Amino acid sequence: MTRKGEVAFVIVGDYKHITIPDMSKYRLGVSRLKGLRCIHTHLNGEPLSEEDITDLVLLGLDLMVCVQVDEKGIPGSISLANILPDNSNGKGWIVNQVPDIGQLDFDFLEMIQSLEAELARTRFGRSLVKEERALLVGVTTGPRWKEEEYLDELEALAISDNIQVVGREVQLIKKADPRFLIRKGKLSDLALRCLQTGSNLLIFNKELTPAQVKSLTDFTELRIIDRSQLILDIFARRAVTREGKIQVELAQLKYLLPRLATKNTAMSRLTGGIGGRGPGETKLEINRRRVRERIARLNQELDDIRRQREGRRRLRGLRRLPIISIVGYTNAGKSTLLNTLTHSHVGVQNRLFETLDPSSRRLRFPRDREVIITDTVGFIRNLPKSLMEAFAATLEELHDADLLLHVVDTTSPYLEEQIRAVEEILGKLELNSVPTLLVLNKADLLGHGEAHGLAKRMGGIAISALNPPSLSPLMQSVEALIWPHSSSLPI
Ligand SMILES: Nc1nc2c(ncn2[C@@H]2O[C@H](COP(=O)(O)OP(=O)(O)OP(=O)(O)O)[C@@H](O)[C@H]2O)c(=O)[nH]1
Ligand SMILES: [Mg+2]
Repeated sequence: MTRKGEVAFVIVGDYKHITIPDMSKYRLGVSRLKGLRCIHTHLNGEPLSEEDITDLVLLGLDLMVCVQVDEKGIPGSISLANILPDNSNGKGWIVNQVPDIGQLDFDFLEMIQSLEAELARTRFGRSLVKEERALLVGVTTGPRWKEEEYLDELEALAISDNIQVVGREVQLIKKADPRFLIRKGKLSDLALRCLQTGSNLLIFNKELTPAQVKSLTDFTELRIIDRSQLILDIFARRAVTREGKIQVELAQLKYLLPRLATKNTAMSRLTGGIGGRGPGETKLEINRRRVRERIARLNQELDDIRRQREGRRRLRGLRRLPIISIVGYTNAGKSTLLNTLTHSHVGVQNRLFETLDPSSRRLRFPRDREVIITDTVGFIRNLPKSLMEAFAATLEELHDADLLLHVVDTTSPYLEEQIRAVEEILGKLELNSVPTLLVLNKADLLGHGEAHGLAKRMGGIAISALNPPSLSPLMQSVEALIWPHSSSLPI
């Protein structure tokens, strides 16, 4: 029944259950409530069932009402349930009961209006800017603390993508449910939390199969994305150069291609908003053949760009300027180091994947010696395969490097893991043989002794990329490595 009191559907079921029809065209504004009440009968005196409550939550109904009916068809007691706005005691819904219809003294419109207002307040309460709000979901067969760590990083990624994170949920599982990944009951809880907090997005820390995205979307009516898609979305936001844009679009199309087979709602939700930036909705909804054609065309364009770059590289090779490449985990301070060393203004921000397109600058050393120094895209653990492939080409230039500066953020609680992740990616790119200097950045945030102790223990050099004088030992080491035979000569 609608808010106007009109009957929207008449559903006939048997004594066990009813099948609810597609209600997707009933969708109301910010609160995500459908504006429909479901009124049904129970024959055996049973109260509102768990299934009734699940429907109330997942379908976003105004009210779930059950009327007890006796053998003669006479209506008896009535139970009504509605969801509650976000509250301190964590209650998701409330059930009221009256013995018969004569005693039903309940102003439905007043209740629903105040509930909607409350839900809308949660939605916009903290910010006037309309932005995406998401719940993070970590699903793991491993320990909880490890997953929490991953969710910290997922949260930083979400923030870098201008998504407001309203909560997180860790689900420990023994074995992944092939359809939903997690138990259905848990999924209903998540959907309820989204409803209460005004979120429209679930971000899973695990890579989801196309079929899982579809069943999850169909079941919860929420947008579902995974970590890979989130990273792709950030990349799509940040790409500046033609090459960067093509690479991101290629990665997005490759990610979407297998998912195009599972068409319909999941697909259109997948392509709208987050995860759909870049190629654009219409382009993503075209069929697989057109996607393949587009992939081929982009590859062609990329080849052309690469040939030009190859030419530039050869020229540079002829001039024989040594090349130093800055690599490292995202947000370690790579661009800051390039800027301070070369007085440049490459974009720097305290968020993940600020830099996407590489930039090269000249760096002068005493005695008129020069090198080319290059800043690159940051690395991250479990880099999605599609992105790794897409950027392998940009990173190919790293093979020309005479020296890699592996910049790390010493203040990160996951320092060693980040170093390992970067080394692993360098290994995959077959760059282990290039001489590498470990640069322990952000030393200013640690005590002087601590930073230098760490540097000694790890065989690196402590610096603060923000503080030019702190870079002298690094410069001396670089000089000694690039020009091994002459650095001791007097200037
Ligand atoms: N305190 C302190 N902050 C630093 C230092 N170096 C960089 N930062 C800050 O760390 C944040 C990230 O710096 P970026 O230079 O953008 O890092 P990046 O490695 O290029 O990051 P991506 O391009 O996102 O991979 C910025 O807020 C910088 O101001 C440092 O030596 N000390
Ligand atoms: Mg950067």
